[in-house]
Amino acid sequence: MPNTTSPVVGIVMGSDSDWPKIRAVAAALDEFGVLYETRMMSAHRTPEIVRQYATMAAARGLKVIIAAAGGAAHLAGVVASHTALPVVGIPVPTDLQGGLDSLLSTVQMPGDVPVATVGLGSGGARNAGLLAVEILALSNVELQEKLAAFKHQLTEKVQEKNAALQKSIGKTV
Ligand code: RP5
Repeated sequence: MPNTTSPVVGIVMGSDSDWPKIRAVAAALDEFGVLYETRMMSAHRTPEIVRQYATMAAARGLKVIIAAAGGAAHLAGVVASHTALPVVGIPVPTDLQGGLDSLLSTVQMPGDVPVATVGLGSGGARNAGLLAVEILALSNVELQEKLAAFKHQLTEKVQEKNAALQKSIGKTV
């Protein structure tokens, strides 16, 4: 992140098989110059490593944890149970109805243990990164300015596409 030299976002994933499906999260953080670390750990296969990581995260300087898992996707919830940092959950697509299992097991947390769950697919992974940026921007003016510019660019892009669409269908904007 601007003005930091160590990671402020931790990206954890349940398996190396998750990475190709969620790498858009890292791209989003890169766009804003936010420093992050990536770790593979599993709520089921390495529960003690998950506990230690989540317990120490705030003391190590992390501000947000993004957790991705598929299937019986308990990683984000278990991480959230061990830290008061904001946790963003990415449900990883699976063969079961596109990842409905991942989505429900990530989003359906009991009260008292929030996980901010994004959607399935690369759009969801990108949104996880952007949500982390927005959280960090609450206390970082440089990120606030970058987000304002980002929103402005979104408007311009849509207006350009709208103009092209109107032209292609023979109407004026
Ligand atoms: C989950 O099980 C992982 O997050 C992954 O999405 C899924 C399958 O893992 P592998 O068997 O490919 O390692 O814990």
